[in-house]
Amino acid sequence: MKCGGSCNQEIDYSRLSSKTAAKTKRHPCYSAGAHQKYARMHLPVAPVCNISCNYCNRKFDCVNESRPGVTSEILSPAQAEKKYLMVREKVENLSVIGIAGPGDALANWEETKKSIELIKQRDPQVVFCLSTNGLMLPYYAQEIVDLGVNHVTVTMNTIDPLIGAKIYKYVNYRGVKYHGVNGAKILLKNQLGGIKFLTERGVAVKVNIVMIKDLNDSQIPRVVRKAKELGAFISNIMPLIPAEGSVFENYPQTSAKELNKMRDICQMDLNQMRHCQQCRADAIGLLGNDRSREFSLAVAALETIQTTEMTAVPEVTNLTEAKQNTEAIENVGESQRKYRIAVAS
Ligand code: CLF
Ligand code: SF4
Repeated sequence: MKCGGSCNQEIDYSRLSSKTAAKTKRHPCYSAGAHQKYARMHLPVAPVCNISCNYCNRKFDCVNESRPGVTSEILSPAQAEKKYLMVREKVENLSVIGIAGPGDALANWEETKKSIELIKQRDPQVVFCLSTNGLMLPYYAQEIVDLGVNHVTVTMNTIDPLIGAKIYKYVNYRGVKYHGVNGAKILLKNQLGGIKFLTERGVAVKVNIVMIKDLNDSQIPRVVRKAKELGAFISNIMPLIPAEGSVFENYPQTSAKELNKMRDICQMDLNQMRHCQQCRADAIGLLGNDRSREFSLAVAALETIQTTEMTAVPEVTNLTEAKQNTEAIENVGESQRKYRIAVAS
């Protein structure tokens, strides 16, 4: 998807503090003018999700496919830090580190938090960005603020639980699965309260809305007005991409014309993002030039090389020690052989 010449779009920063506004001007998603200059990197450290959207399918990965929920690898926080250090050397103007799945950033809070802490120690200037369905905001919003995360995206597709019941197969809240309207109500309550909490504490919130024809499209202006009322900075109305294997796989893809018309209507209330690329969970680079393949599995390769070197060149300080080591290795081998025989018989 092209940016559609949105780079010159006027963005109203008056809803933000001057400190957050300065960071936002370096954020390629929040500021149309920044997306051709500043790059972002996603850390795929969050594989688990706690709800089931009917448009989502995270079961397979295709390197040619670019959409949310797709990644070529899942990283631990330590691996994410290593990859960040590698990417930082090669990608110019890398300003934003985002965590956008492939599941939900807050459903994997310990990994998300640890990754941010590690990278923050390396580089305090980084702008951190999280993307979430909002279900766990009542639990983690304060920690998000305390960590200094200034940009949070909440996907809120509807403010009507009856419509929510048609979009979400279930909501798994603290170990209990809620279906239908009950699940949608819990999710919505936490999204509304969470967005308000964050904006009141100076976080720039972006509300993502997946536009689904004949399901939630007619009420999107109401969702945007509610987002504005809660203090959100911008909304991103995205097309439904009918993912193979998802409940909505046969639903029509929202057309660019329908999308732009809706954005024009909502622009009267709130800043509109018009250059979203619906990126992968491991996306790297400028929004219009994904370089994730260049770095895919780079950390795993680095770790294999290090392990091989360590195994091939053991450190031996003197011969007696070397002998003891050899005997120890042989004894281990012997005991393992006996063990195997015992098991086999
Ligand atoms: Fe990533 Fe999302 Fe942050 Fe951007 S993406 S977590 S806000 S740094 Fe951007 Fe990609 Fe669209 Fe997301 S283009 S899918 S809006
Ligand atoms: Fe998929 Fe995201 Fe919905 Fe979870 S919140 S089911 S990862 S689209």
